Amino acid sequence: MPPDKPRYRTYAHPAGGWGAAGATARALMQQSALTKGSRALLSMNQPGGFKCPSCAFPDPCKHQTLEFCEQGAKALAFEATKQRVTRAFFAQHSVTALRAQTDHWLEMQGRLTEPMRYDAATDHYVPISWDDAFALIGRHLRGLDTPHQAEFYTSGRTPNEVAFLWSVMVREFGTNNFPDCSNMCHEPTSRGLPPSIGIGKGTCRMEDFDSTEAIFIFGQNTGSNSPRMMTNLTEARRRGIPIIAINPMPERAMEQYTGPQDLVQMATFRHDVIASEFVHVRAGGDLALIKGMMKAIFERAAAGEDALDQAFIDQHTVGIDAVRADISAQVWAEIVAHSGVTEDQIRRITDVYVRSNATMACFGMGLTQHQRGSQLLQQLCNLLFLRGNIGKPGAGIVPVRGHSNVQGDRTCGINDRPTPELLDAYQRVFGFDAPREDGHNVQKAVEAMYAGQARVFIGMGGNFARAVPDTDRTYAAMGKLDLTVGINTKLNRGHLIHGREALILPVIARSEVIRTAKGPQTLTIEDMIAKVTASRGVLEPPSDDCMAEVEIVCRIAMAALSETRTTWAAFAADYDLIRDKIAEVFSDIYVGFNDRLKAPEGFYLDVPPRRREFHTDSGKANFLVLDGLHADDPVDDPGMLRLLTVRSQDQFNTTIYSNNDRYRGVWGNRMVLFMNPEDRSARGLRNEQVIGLETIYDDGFTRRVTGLTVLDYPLTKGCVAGYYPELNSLIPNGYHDGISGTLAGKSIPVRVMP
Ligand SMILES: Nc1nc2c(c(=O)[nH]1)N[C@H]1C(S)=C(S)[C@@H](COP(=O)(O)OP(=O)(O)OC[C@H]3O[C@@H](n4cnc5c(=O)[nH]c(N)nc54)[C@H](O)[C@@H]3O)O[C@H]1N2
Ligand SMILES: Nc1nc2c(c(=O)[nH]1)N[C@H]1C(S)=C(S)[C@@H](COP(=O)(O)OP(=O)(O)OC[C@H]3O[C@@H](n4cnc5c(=O)[nH]c(N)nc54)[C@H](O)[C@@H]3O)O[C@H]1N2
Ligand SMILES: [Mo]
Repeated sequence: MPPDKPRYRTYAHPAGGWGAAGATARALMQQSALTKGSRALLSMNQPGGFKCPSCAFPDPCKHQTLEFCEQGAKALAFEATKQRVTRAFFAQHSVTALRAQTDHWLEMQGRLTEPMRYDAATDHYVPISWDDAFALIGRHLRGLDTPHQAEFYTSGRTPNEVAFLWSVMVREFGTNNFPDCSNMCHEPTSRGLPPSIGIGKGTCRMEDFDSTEAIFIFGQNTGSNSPRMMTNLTEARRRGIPIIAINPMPERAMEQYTGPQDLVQMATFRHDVIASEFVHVRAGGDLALIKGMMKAIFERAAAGEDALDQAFIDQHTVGIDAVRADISAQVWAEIVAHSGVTEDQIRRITDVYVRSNATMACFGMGLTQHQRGSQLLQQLCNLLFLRGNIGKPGAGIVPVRGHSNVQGDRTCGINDRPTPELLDAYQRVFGFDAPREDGHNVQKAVEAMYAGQARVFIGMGGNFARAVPDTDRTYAAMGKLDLTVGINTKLNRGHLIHGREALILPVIARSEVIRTAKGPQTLTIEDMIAKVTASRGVLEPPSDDCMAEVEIVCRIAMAALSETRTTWAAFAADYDLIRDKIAEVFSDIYVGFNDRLKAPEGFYLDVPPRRREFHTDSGKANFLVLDGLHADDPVDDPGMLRLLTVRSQDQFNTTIYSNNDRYRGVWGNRMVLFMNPEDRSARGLRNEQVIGLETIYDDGFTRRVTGLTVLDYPLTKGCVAGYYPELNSLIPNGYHDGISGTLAGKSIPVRVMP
């Protein structure tokens, strides 16, 4: 399919609305999934049905007949597509030929249908039986010098039962090498929040949106990436609740939004204005902004105003004096320069904050993907503590999570740095010696591959090669492996960037029925508010040769572990048995798992800060200090721009639905660079001129991307934005958050190539 001629024009409509309704219908139609997909849509997110395979935003408390959004419908339509990738397809296309195709083209080929093995002699993937595939994996894993030479990746769509068995299998094999998609996503939440509040999870539930008095949204593109949250924001706005959007890019849905399921609004072409105020922050300027807000609060308190929740601070926190000292050392001129926000505006939004008795602070990748992302979140906690905004109705910290089960995978043991207590629990329940040394996260896994230390890579879902930073180095690293295995629903570039031997293993997807000797099986996921719900597929899998992920894990385990005493075959047949083991290993939160799952609406896992219980070293909420105002290392280069890598309206991570980005007014081209017109003219460039970018980073590698069309856009000066994953080759693997290892994908120092 030749690419459309690119078109650029400002989107004149509200986000959501008829645009979203049309896109939903088109996706279902294009994928020929109309009858199948629309029937399935009726059971998506309903009790007894399956969970939406898109984002981690929870179901509403009050169920409607249709519980999906444009993005959920697209995710389902592309999963339920009638297109098939068969052995004939692989016979027709060599791997080298496939590599020349775009990510979008690969996605459009449809569902994988049978296990395939790479044949180096012909450069084609050829069929392999499941038995032979597991034997091949077993041979490679058993042949390693140490278990630490294997990397076991997890993508956040992986359900709890699969993730848990994966964690058992890998630890029994003998390593904690668990690179996880969270390492590119909300790992700063998992690592940054525990020192502050004692848990790496959000503290709010859906009902908090109903009683909140102010909502702050930092660095999150709600309309595109968590569209179901727009319903909560719309309701809050209609109650007159202020919503402050903090972002270098004004996102359309924050300006104007029409609920596609609001029939009256749809019929009358009306919309809601969502953000009451927009804060045009610099990339990473949130740190200075948050400190500025704290400064304004301390000043008001010093002037005798009742701006602090002193009772909360006295009873539930420690460390405020050190934070007060740090904040008083920051001067306004610097705060303004680093944040890019005027003192007036900082004081104005602080006033909104101080007047609210219950504030929710939501955030996405705009906060996490910085070199001090974890600490940035700790500063956000400080701001919340000042007014007691944790553990009361309508208040709290809200990490808006990405993949539908990325939070659950961590809860169920996917962890490269497990605590001794966790490992003791595995040992107690399963009777093997759990490996005690820390394993690899994504960043370390890539380095181990690049150095030739890792020999085997197995990806449970996802698209590792494409999602991680430093594309060229990563591709080179993958090429050095003895074996790469992709366990997937769809063909993706990861299958084409392979080791000496390679396997593609096709799975049954979330929306499809899993039948075992014990009958149809249920999986579970944990959403971003720690609610666990059952997911039961309703559609037939695309072929009889697709296998359930649970069975794949069990069969790999049986092939790789020669002396295992774990009851793998029983787990593969009866998922209740897996849940019993989850309940034993994570007895503090998962006790009685199978019984609790009988509640049709699911159940909540305990989040102690909700009742102002903080499981930190001090037993209190900790005010923590971060020196200075830099969320990212300063770079001394007059031409430097900070590159934000973002998602378009029409992609799910590395899955590219189309080359359009409706709300940003881009059609038919993903190789674009949004730039402030002043930054553009300062460089002597024309709007729509095609340019190249290079990374400013001194590690001996040159990182360049060419063919980018510059587009005028009202971004904060000094920032440019373009699409992930096309621009991942500009991100050095070493450029990440020091605490969590998360790529700093929102502040890459770049310059326009001469
Ligand atoms: N349709 C769809 N839904 C998705 C996904 C998808 O790809 N498509 N992906 C899922 C996943 S895995 C995730 S993690 C989430 C991601 O959802 P988001 O967190 O919304 O992810 P991004 O698209 O990376 O957008 C980050 C936002 O932060 C802004 N930003 C960038 N830098 C900064 C900064 O320094 N400060 C501030 N304040 N803002 C900044 C950007 O302009 C952008 O609006 O969405 C999930 N849902
Ligand atoms: N520069 C930059 N890089 C980023 C980001 C960014 O903002 N900027 N965002 C990061 C983030 S937040 C994330 S979460 C990662 C995403 O990283 P990943 O999770 O690795 O990537 P996805 O694109 O979500 O994975 C898509 C593939 O998942 C497979 N799949 C889909 N459904 C299923 C299923 O049910 N089972 C199995 N087994 N496979 C399935 C399909 O084959 C599909 O090709 O990327 C990160 N990379
Ligand atoms: Mo994510």
